[in-house]
Amino acid sequence: MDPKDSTRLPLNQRPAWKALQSHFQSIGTKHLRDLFAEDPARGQRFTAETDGIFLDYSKNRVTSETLRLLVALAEESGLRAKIEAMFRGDKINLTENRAVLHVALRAPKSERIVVDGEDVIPGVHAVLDKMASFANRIRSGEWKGHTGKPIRNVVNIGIGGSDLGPVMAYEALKHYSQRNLTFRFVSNVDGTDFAEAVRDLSPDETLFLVASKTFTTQETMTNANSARAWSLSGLGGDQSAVAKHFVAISTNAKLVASFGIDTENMFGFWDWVGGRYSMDSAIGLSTMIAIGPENFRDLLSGFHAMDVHFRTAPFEKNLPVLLGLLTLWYTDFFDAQTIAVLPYEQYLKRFPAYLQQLTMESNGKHVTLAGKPVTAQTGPVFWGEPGTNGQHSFYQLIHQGTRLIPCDFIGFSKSLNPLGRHHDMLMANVFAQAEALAFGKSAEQVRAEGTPEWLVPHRVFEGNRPSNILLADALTPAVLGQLVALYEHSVFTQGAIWNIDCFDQWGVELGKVLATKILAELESPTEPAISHDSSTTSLIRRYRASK
Ligand code: G6Q
Repeated sequence: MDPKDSTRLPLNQRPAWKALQSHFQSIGTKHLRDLFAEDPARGQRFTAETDGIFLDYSKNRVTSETLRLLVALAEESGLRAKIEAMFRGDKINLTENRAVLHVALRAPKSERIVVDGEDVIPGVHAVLDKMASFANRIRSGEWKGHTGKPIRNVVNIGIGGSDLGPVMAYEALKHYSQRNLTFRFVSNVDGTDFAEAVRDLSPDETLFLVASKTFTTQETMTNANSARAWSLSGLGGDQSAVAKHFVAISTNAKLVASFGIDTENMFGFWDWVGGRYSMDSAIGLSTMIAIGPENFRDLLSGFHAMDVHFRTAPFEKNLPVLLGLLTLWYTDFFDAQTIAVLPYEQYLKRFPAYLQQLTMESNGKHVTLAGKPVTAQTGPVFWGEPGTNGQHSFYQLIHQGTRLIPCDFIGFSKSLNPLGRHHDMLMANVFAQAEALAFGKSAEQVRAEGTPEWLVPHRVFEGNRPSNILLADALTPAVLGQLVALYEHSVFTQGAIWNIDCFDQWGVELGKVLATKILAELESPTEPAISHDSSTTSLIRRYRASK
């Protein structure tokens, strides 16, 4: 399949798209109260499940007809063939001429995926084995620092895709982590990030993982250099200490070696792993050290289970496809600007931040694979916070504001920290919020409570706010893998229909180039010639005068 195929109709000319437009006229204003009244079995019917991940999508503004048309749109957009192209290792990241094979990172040894004539699976497992043996040596205390002490602190230095996955996974799986090890994550070039991360650590017990696919990223290399200086100054300045206190995770062996890290202590990955899709590659080394190789393999098996489901389940029962289609339905037909992700699980506190990169860097695109302007809105803004905290701040706007904000609630049957009535209270809030958003509270109901007439409008909840509920048994490593893969493939589903490149990020590159130019102007010892726009020029001059 040629993704530039000009015979494929633009999105807004596909028959299913046109049918959805007219269908929207009849259903767009229909209330969830009526949808439930007309179809009492809706709450059981509009559900899907795979390997213990249960999705209730009945509180969405859809009918069976909507779903039929959305699935038809996916078919017309070539989603099935695009999924196969990704799993097969085709170079579907067109603008960077790369295969997109995060699915290979969690494929079993028995699989075979060929890129440029080479089966990539043996290499994936060789790196996993090397990571496991290293992780075990750190966890057991066998690996000794320069002064002979075991490692007690692990600091991951990386940014973007080399940070957000590791931080999220560490927080999400803290319950399974080895508690005598301390983990810190440094990403920002703001020196405060590094200073605060190491202020109470001892260099002789601290290991740095420098995580950078390219090993050229300004923030990461600046932090890595500061870490090396901090480490060496605490260890008597002996350069050989670097080998005991630094390892690299990168695709760039040459730059790793010139930084002074022994390439024996380098964990590789490949250009077919995108940054934001890399938490299950060697970039996950901090996760593996924290939770151990066995748990890490369970995490991978969860990812893989969702991969198999995405690849094989019929679209109408396919969780990532359903989530992706619903996102597109609200984004393109209801003009919803954002999606809120609301995990009712404290350990998932960084999950929304992780999803922001995954969804927005992937689908924040304005042209199709053929370089033509897209004819519909693409990636919505993703955001969120764990419940119940959010209920006491921004939920007000979701309930009674003027915008439509579809929500994904995530909850678990069992708590990892059972404590009295806490978990029942937590889950009661999930169900109550979704119910209130969907059904609201009418003026009649408010009046019946004896509310004075002038106050009635303020206390009315329109309802008709859509939400999904995702339920699983408990937050295990495998379930985390399933959840991340669920959103990865939901993003893919949307991108396939919009016919955009989900796997490049040219928008990120521009800022990097401009910052390098301005840095030289900020640091110049003599007054530099500055030729930006008048605003940027004055700001640079003002900063130079006051720094
Ligand atoms: C992710 C992006 C970006 C990238 C960082 C770090 O998909 O490409 O967030 O991960 O810029 O890049 P390095 O790993 O090369 O340092």
